[in-house]
Amino acid sequence: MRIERIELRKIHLPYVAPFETSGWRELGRVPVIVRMEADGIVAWGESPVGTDPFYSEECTETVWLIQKEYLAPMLMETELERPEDVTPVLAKVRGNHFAKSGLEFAAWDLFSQRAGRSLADMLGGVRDRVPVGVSVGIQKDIDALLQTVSDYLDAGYRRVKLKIKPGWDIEPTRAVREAWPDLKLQVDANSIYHLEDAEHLAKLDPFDLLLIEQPLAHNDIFDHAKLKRRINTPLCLDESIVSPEYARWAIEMEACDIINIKPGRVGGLTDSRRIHDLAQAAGMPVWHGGMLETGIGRAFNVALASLPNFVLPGDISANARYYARDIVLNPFTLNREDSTLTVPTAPGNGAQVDEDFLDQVTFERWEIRA
Ligand code: SMG
Ligand code: MG
Repeated sequence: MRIERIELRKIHLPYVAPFETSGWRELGRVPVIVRMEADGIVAWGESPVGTDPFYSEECTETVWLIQKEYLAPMLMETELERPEDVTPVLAKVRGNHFAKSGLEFAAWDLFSQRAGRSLADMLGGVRDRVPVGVSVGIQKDIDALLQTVSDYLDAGYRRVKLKIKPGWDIEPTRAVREAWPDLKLQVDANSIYHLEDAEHLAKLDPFDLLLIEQPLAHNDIFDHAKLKRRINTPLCLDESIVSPEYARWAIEMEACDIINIKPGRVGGLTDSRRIHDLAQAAGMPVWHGGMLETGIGRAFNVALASLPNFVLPGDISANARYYARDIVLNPFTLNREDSTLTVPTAPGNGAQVDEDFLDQVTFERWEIRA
């Protein structure tokens, strides 16, 4: 199949509440939305990148540049037989995984629609509902934190992740654990600590956490392997796992107990599935991370999380946790009885794009035609 047209859009969507990590604070998202046309089919993708290069080296403007100048023209020149063909074609461009992901997602939507199959089915999903939790940013004080967590529990979420940083780690975690002794609880440091903090991080051991996510540098595996031997909380890598190779290295070096998979971070669904498969073969569980995706990106997340080795609840909350109005007509809602989202069964990714609202939030467009 030949792609006939690719359209890129920068959009701006404000969050319902600011989101603060150990290193930065965000008020909304500026992702790049991809529209791909071929064989009379309209498919969609999203590069769920940060506005600034704080989570990874990429940001909205680098995604835009790399997609326009390299990735979209390369894809237009290629005869595609299957969605898995996209990753090797784009591999000539090094890194730039968030840029690659939006285009790769759209190709998966395209091929799934053409096959009349749901994306989850195309990927090999085995669940019709995926367990999800909620990621709670750094709050102004412990009272605000307890109130925020309480509100999410009232909404039906059954797993909570706390963002931590030096000065906001042991005490907030203790406070939430004391308030909810049985809650599934985990923490995420977004690369703010150093190996010298091992003793300090071991103070989280008594809180029976599911995991601690990416305590050390965003590009480190080596020191994480050392840290893992000095703490009891299961260690999860997020930022460091940028490809199947990095996943294999981390597994072989025993640098983690669990891997967070974000398809944007690894350049798409094909390599996400490879990481899933090689972790599964090594007996290591994975779970699905989140990049505060819009309803388009979220549909890809939910389909991917239906694969068998995604065993812990994902950072894939219902659309309303992020955006007052999303760019889809069929947002995901939380199944309160079991803290899950329902995996779409319609052909393709299942997202019904609200094109009128998408136009309203678009502030730049670009297109390429065959
Ligand atoms: O999508 O619910 C979500 C957010 C999950 O905490 C989350 N993501 O490091 O895991 C992570 C962060 C990165 C977000 S960049 C602002
Ligand atoms: Mg993380």
